[in-house]
Amino acid sequence: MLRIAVIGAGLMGADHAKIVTEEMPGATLQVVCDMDVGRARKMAEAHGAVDAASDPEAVIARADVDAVIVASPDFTHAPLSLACIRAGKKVLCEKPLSQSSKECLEVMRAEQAAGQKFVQLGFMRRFDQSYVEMKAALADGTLGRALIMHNFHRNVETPASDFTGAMAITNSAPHEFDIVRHVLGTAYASISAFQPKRTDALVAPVMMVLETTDGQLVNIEVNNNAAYGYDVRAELVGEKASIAMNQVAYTRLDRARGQHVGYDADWRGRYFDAYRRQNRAFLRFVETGNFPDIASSAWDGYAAAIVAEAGVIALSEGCKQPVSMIQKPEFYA
Ligand code: ISE
Repeated sequence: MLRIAVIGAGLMGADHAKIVTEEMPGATLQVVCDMDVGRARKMAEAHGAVDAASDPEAVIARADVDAVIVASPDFTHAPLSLACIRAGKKVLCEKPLSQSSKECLEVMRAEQAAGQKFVQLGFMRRFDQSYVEMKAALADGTLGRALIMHNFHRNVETPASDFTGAMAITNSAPHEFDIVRHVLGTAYASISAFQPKRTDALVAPVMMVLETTDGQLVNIEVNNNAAYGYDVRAELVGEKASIAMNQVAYTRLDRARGQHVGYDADWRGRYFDAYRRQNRAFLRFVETGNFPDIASSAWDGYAAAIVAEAGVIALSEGCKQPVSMIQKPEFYA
C-alpha cells in the first residue's frame, strides 16, 4: 500500500482525500495536514486517515509517507514541491505551481539536480475526455491545421471576497493557458487582456487574446462572477473542421413545455472523471517512476506562470505583452 499525505484540508484537499480512499486502489490516506490541526483532524476522521498534523514539511519528511498531494493555498505550492523533491517523494501539486515564473524555475532546477521528475501538476483538464478528443482530432488530421481556439471559463462567484481581475489571470486562467498549449502543442508569443466595466463591486470578466508561436489565435473569457453555474466551453477551429465541447450533463429535465439542463456548482463536479483519472495516473507515476504522458510537469507550470505574468501586465497597462520563455530543457522533452 502506498501511503499518501494530503496537505491542505480545504475544498480541494477534501476532494483529494475522498479520491485517495475511495478511488485509488493500492493507495491509503496516511496523514491529513492543515495549519488548522482541528480542521485536519476532522478531515482525517471523515476519510479514515491514520493521522492528522499541522506542519507540512515534517509530514513530507515522515518515514510513513510515500507520496504527497499538495492542496494548500497557491503560495505554498512551490515551497512544498521543493520540500517533496528534497525528501525524494513524488508530489501531485494543485495548480498553479507558482504565480512567479522564477519560483517555477527553482522547482525545475531542483528536479533536474535530483535527476528525475517528482512534480505532477494538477492541471486536471488534460484528463478530461473533451480535451482528449480535441487533441486527437488535431493529431489525426480531422481538423486540418489549427487556426483559432475559443475558450469560456465561468464560475458562479469568486472564491474570495478580495479576488481581482489579476487573480482571474493568475488563479483561474492558468487552466486555459495550460490546456490550450497542450491541445495545440505550441507556445504563446503574446497576450492582451481587457475588462468591461461593472456597475457594482464584483470583479468584471477578463477577456484575453493570445497569439501562439505558430500564428494561431486564442481567446479566453474568464468570468468569475457568472452567477448561473460553472460553465467551461471550448471550440477548436481548424482549416477543415471545427470541434467544440458539449455541455456535460447526465440528464435533462423536461417540464412545463421546456427543457432544463443543469450546470455544476463548481469544477469538482464538471471535472469529476478528470480528477480521478489524474490521481490514478499519479499513483502509477509513484509506483513505476514513469511520468504520465499527458500530465503537466514543472515545465508546464513554468509555461503557465510566464504567460500569466505577462497577462497581468497586459491588463494593467492596456497593451499587448510579449511572452518569452527560456529554452525548454532537454530534461522535460
Ligand atoms: C480554482 O482555483 C480552480 O482551479 C477552478 O478549476 C477554476 O475554475 C476556478 O476559476 C479557480 O478559482
